[in-house]
Amino acid sequence: MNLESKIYDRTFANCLMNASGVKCMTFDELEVLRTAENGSFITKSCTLQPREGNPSPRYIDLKLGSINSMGLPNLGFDFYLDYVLNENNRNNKNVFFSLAGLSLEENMEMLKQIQNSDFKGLVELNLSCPNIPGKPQTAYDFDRTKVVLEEVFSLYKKPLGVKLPPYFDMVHFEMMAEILNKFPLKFVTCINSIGNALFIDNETVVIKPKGGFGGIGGAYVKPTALANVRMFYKLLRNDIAIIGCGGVENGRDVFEHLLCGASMVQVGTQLMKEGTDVFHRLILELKEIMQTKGYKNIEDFRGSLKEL
Ligand code: RRO
Repeated sequence: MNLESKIYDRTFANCLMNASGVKCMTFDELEVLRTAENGSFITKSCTLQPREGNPSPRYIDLKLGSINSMGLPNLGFDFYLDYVLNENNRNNKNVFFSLAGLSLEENMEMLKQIQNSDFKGLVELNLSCPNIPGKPQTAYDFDRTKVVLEEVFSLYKKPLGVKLPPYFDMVHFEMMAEILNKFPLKFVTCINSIGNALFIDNETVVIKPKGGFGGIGGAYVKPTALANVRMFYKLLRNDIAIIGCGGVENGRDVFEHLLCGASMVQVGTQLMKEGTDVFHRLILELKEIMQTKGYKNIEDFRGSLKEL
């Protein structure tokens, strides 16, 4: 049985990777991810300058998922560029580099440097961070998203995709898909955390930033994630791959993301809870499901969700 999957001109040994932000900020974390059983990995979304992020507590595991308001803590663009270039030098082109500049100018500066470097991987441009006080999630502003993508693609010619926030309205899916279809994107990642939710324990919020408001991940978000993967799979050009993210705890969750049309599946909250051993377990559980159903390859069932 074969869990290989393709995005653009890349073939990944299996369809699993981390979600940006989870266990991918420091050198040591990246070294663990690089050598685990996942088919690829992605770096923590970065800014030009290193950032401390929001005050702690800023990430809490919940029974049904997680809530976070990390506030984009990262070691700065130069560190991650150096890391991914080294990965390319080890002969691995299949690495994702996540960018989340605090302005369009900042994103353009980072993209210019990547364009002029030897980077051979894929950029995931994060248009959906919910946790920076005073900064809206770009991809909830359709006109702004179009302006951003026009600028980005006027300069950047290597493979690039975007990380989207969850949408909840059919018209919004259609509006965003119409914009995305105009650009030479190689993939879209659906979904980032469901932003600005509130979890209460003992009459008190559970994280410190923003009065307790934070992004929700894990089991809470799976139906929303699957809906976003499915809608964009249906609405986008078929040379734009979908990377599914949201609510993956077991092999069945991976299977469902693939069934909805995802080509790769990211693991966030469960990777945080379980560490990189999660990938081994998910591979076994996915293979078991495929075996039962007689599927030998991901392409045997990817996208083929049945409707009534
Ligand atoms: O660092 C964060 O607070 C964060 C980011 Br950049 C993001 O894209 N999604 C999220 O849940 N947290």
